[in-house]
Amino acid sequence: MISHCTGGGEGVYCGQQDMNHTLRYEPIPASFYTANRDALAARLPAGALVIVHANDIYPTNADGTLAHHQNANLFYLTGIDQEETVLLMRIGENGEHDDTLLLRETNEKIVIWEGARLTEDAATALSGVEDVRWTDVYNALLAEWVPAASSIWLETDNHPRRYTYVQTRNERMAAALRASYPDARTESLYSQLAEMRLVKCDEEMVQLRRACEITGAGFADLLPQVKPGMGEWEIEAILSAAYIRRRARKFSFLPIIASGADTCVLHYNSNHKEVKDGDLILLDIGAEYGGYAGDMTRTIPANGKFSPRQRAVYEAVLRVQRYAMSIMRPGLEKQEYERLVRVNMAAELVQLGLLTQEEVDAQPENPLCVRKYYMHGTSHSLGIDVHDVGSDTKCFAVGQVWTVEPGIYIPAESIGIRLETDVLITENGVGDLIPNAPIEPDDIEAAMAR
Ligand SMILES: [Mn+2]
Repeated sequence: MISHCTGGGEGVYCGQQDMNHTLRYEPIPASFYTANRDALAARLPAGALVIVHANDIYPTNADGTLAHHQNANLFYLTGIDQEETVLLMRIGENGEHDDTLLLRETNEKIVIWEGARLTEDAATALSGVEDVRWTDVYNALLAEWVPAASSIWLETDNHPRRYTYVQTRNERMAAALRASYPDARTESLYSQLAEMRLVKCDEEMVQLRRACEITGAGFADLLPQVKPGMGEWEIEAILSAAYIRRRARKFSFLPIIASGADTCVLHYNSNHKEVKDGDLILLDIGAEYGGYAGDMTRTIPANGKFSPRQRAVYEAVLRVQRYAMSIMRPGLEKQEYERLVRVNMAAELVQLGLLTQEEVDAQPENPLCVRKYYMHGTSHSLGIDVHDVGSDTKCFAVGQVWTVEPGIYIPAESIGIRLETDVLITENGVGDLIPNAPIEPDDIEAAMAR
């Protein structure tokens, strides 16, 4: 089915009237969330009841908790970034729908103890949902609406690489609903919402562009401050300050600040070593802004100057990245793209003396031998989640946002180089969303010399 978003564009910036929200960032217009609910309703049968819950706040120990992280689908449908929120949608004929938002109760007394929570009016201003009530009516509404519905559409997370030992709030509420209403026919919203979220609307591109811009700006801030003897943790601290100062909530994922041999460890994130003269430092970092994730990788010389070998490998990775960006376009199959990048990478690995021409010639169509030095994929989709919906995408299309992140990892030489940027797919190809982060080796060296 065609997305409701035209996709792409420069993004429209809509300043908001003063609203009594609790957000650090500038929210996007409620019309975006209303359009998303309209589009979801148009995909569902008459008589359907949609139920989407917020994520839980996860406990740590004693009275501690992790920070709340909103359910991506609830956020996409409402813009509400608050715990215990529930969206209910009753779907009528021809895509008509009645929406109800349940909020954790607030009043002046609760504010003193627990801090500001959304009022009904603020929630309406953010989400466009007119019918806002407190969560204490949830069971009464289910008792009325579940038996009347032809099917119940529930939030599930079917990401192919998902693994978890704990039940999410949506899973727990779904189990409770099935126990109370064993005759109800339940369906998953996952594929409908994944198709919708894969193509970005102009409004959300404002947030995603800002997340990417902050991600790059923090890196540009960092470059003149890096020197041998510094802790990887100090680099993490500089980036964290640079992001939060620009109204990011936090890193969009655990940052990888890896020096020396650890540049070859793909998911290194203890960031505990001092960087040494002659080391490379691989930074896989991103800022989260307005609920959207930036994701960028740069690799830099700790002492400000690449060695000839480091530079040769760096330039090979950069050429592969440029090649990948040059072929990425609407209509190209994702798997074919990954194959073409492998062919390109194979030639570079031969040039660097890492693979022989014979090894590559034995697999001319699809040189899987590159996996010895390049063992991950080139691109994943990006949005509200860092590894966003759409991992099983067949074809690139206008309005999708992807990372482009080739790398070459040579543990024997303590050289791991990955270069990652984020791109929006347009009619003619791609637009780079992180143009403000230096990537040419000369530009990196010049910035570090300042
Ligand atoms: Mn990435």
